[in-house]
Amino acid sequence: MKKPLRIGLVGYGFMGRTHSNAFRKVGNFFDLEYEPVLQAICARDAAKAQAFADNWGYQSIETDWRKLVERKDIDLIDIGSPNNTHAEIAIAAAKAGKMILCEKPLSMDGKEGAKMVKAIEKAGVANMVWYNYRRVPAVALAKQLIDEGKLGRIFHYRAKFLQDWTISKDLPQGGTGLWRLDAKVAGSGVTGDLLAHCIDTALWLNGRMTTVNAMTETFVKERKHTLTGKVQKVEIDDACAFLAKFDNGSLATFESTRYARGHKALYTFEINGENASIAWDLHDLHRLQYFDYRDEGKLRGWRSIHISDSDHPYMKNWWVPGLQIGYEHTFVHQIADFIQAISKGEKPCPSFRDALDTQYVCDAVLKSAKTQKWEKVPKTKL
Ligand code: SOE
Repeated sequence: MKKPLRIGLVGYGFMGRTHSNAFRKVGNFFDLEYEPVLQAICARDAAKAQAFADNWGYQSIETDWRKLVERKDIDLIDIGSPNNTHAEIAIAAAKAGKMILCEKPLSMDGKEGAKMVKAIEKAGVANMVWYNYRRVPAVALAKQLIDEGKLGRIFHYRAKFLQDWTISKDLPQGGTGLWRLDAKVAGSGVTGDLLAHCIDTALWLNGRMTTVNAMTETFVKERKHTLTGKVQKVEIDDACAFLAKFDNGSLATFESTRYARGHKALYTFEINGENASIAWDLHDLHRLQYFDYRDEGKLRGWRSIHISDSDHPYMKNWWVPGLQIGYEHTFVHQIADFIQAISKGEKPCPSFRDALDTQYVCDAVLKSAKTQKWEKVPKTKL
């Protein structure tokens, strides 16, 4: 008999749906000690919360997250609401002794993130941030290959996350669905929303980043605000590109924009090592490109590995070899890993502390874009 893991979710947007789907599916595909129970969903609008609860099978609703956090029948608070709400909810949930899952980015900035990490670590509660791309089987395989030393010394890391959904100057900022354009709610633009994913993966695969040199641009300077109805200055970065150096001596380039016409969510990375290179592309997420210089000369070339066999990460839990999986499965894998970690008394990852490292890189990137200088990434010390 599995033990219940009673979930209280805050927020019913896109991420509320990805998390809920994962909570529902995980027990069907992974043999775990705990079974998520969809105990309550919290959103300010009761009708919307109820509609979400009915659709996903949540047993109750709340309209005030403080009540949710106080409930004795909740073990874990999952924060899927906009970025400016993460800190307050996480700190209160930690004080109430709840386990905490938090959507990325961890916080509005490093300073706020540090307060969250302190509170969570003081409370000693299990915690994890939803940097879901670590759980794409192809990305997890890349990690295995790097850890096995297959690439050798790493020279280059190259990542991009390209979208095109904010090109229209008529698109308003703020409010449901568009809060990502409002700096007061999002913290930053593409740096915190998209590059944070690239940075998290990079720190995981390639180690600590030491210095960065960035440029940002806001192409549309003013937009009507959905909530005030007034035309207001746009304060987010619409695009950001930066150079970086890693502790291991490798050099990197990162680029993100919401103005790359034709690209919806093109997250790609390539890593070049002394012996081998790997490349991955979110639009082809079930493939890993691999080149190994040690192959016999006449056969040497890029291989396109279809990640669907039972010896690939996570794949034995799904269908039969040759059949691939997609985006939503990354969230299923992440909650499966979380449950496995807490069952074994291990720390789930990426933890709030891991996500704070990403936050510090984002801060250094935004600072460098302002100072037009190389900026050091501060080491996490609390
Ligand atoms: C933005 O459009 C967004 O939804 C991000 O917020 C997600 O983190 C990313 O995975 C996809 O794009």
